[in-house]
Amino acid sequence: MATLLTALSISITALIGCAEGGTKEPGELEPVEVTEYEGQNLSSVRAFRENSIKGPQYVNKSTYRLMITGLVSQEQSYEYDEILETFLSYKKVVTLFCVEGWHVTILWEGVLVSDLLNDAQPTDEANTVIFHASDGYTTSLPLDYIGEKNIMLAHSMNNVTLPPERGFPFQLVAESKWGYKWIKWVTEIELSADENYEGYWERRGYANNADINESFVGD
Ligand SMILES: Nc1nc2c(c(=O)[nH]1)N[C@H]1C(S)=C(S)[C@@H](COP(=O)(O)O)O[C@H]1N2
Ligand SMILES: [Mo]
Repeated sequence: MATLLTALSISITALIGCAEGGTKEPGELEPVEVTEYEGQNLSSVRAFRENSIKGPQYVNKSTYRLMITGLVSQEQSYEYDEILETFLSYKKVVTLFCVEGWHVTILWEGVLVSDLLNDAQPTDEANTVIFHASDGYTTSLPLDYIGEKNIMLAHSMNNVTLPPERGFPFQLVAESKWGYKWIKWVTEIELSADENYEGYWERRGYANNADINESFVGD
């Protein structure tokens, strides 16, 4: 009896296995995240803490536009694909430090902000770059810093397109600055002559300079 049952259950398993195989949908390949780059260990895309002011933003790729505005000779508006096709992409491993005490080391890939500004031609008075995002968040950085440090607007991390929670379509890689300068879901880059402009967290007491080697407490 026991042998009969065993034999039965084996044949049922075989049948189920067969049915599963026959109805399988063609699989979609998931992009694979790199975990190491040129000898450096990378943090995972999932290692981040989500603490954005209004939670993750879900930006529609086809209606998305990146505007270059303010003190420029010619305002610009770019579509997502246009940016990836027109501008050269660069890769760099950079660590993001949040004032909350955590950090992540990621292989970023993106376009240079200065390349995006080229066609717009910032005027002579422009010395500050104000970034705006779809959740209403803003932050600013000196124009010289953007150029000298080759600051990039990332579209991918660890070889994977930024997921919505990580800032799709673009997150600023504000190298050597505290996390609150790393604006996600960037929609507008505004050229300004207001060196003292204060973004969302800067207005709430965080240092405008935001150098990671200095305290983030404002003066
Ligand atoms: N648009 C937007 N960008 C933002 C924020 C935000 O609330 N909104 N938070 C900032 C802060 S405080 C940090 S530490 C980093 C964190 O990036 P992550 O969410 O990809 O880890 O995003 C920055 N960029
Ligand atoms: Mo942060």
